Amino acid sequence: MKTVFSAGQLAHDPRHEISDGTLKPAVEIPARAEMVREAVLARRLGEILEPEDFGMEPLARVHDADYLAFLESFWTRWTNAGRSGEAFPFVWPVRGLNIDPVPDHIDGLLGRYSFDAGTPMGEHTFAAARASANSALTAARLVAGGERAAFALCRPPGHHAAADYYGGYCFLNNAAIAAQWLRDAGAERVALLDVDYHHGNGTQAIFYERRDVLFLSVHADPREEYPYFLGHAGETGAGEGTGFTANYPLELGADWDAWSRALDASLARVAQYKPDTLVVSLGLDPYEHDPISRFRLTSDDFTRMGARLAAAGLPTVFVMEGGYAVEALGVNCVNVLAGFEAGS
Ligand code: SP5
Ligand code: ZN
Repeated sequence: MKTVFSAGQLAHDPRHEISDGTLKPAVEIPARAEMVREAVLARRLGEILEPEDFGMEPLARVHDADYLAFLESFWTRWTNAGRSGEAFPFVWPVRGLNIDPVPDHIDGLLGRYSFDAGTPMGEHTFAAARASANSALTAARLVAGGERAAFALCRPPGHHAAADYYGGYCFLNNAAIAAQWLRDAGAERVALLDVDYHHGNGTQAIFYERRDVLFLSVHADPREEYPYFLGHAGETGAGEGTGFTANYPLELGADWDAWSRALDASLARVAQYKPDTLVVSLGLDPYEHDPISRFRLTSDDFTRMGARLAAAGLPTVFVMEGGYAVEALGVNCVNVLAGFEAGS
C-alpha cells in the first residue's frame, strides 16, 4: 500500500510538555515519523508519496473559522507579546465562564482554543499540522480513487482536536478531515474506527450528532486515563446521531485477549452499518512498552490487528495517531499495515 508523508510535518519540533507536575521532554517528536518512514522503506510496504496541498477548505469543513484563524495568527501574537520558545495555556473557560467575547490577549486565546496544558505549540506548528492533514487528505483521495487502502503517516496527530480546540498533541483532526472529505467526494457512509490507547474525544465531538459518520473507539477507560472527560460506554451519540457513536473503554492493563474482543465488537457494528469506506485512527500506543500508556499489546498483536481490520473487507484509510515507544513505533505501525495486506 502507498504511504503519504511530507518532510514539512517534521517542522513541529517541541522541546517540552507539561506532565506529571513538571516540564518533561516532549514525546510527540519528529523522530516518530522518521522511525515509521524508515520501517515503511525497510519492509518495502510500497511507495512513499508527497501529499498534495488541498488548501484551507477541507480543514474548514471540520474546524471553525475562528479556530483556524487563531492557529494561523498564533506565532505572530505570541512573539508580539514578547514571548519566544513554545506556548502553553494556563486558564480555561470552564463552567460559568464565557467564551464570548473572545479575548484579545494571546494567553486568553490559548485557553479559549485548547483543552489541556500538555500540548506545546511553536512557530512551525500550524504549518506542520497542515502538512499532516494534507497527508490524510491525499490518502483519502487514493482510496476514493480505487486503492484498497492507503497509509497517511500523520504527525502531528489529530484525534484529540475538535472543531474549535487543540490538545493531546493534536491541532487539526486529520482523520475527521479525511472522513469529511470522503463524504464530500461521494461516500454516503464512513466508519471511523479509533484504536489509539486514548479516547478520540475530538473526533467523537465532531461527529456526535451525525449519522453519516459512525465513530467507534477502543481505548483506556477515561475514569483512569487521559482525556478523562469523554469516552464512556454510555456516550452513544445525540440527536440525528443517536446510536452512531460507540465506545469500548477497557481497564488499564488490557492485553490482546481483552483488546481484540472489543475490536471484534466494534467491527461487528461497522459491518452492520455498511459504510462505503473505513477510516482507521491508527494509534500505536496500546503497545506494551509505550512510555505513557498501560495496555499490553505486543508487536505481533499489531500484525493480528491489521489482519482483523482487513477482514472487514472495506476500502481503508489509515491515519496515524499516537505511539511513543519511538524505537518500536516503526515496526508496530508497519506490522498493522503488513498484517492488513496479508489478510486482504
Ligand atoms: C495522540 C495521543 O496519543 N495523545 C496523547 C496525549 C496524552 N497526553 C497526556 C500525557 C500524560 C502523561 N502521563 C504519563 C504518566 C506516566 N509517567
Ligand atoms: Zn494516544
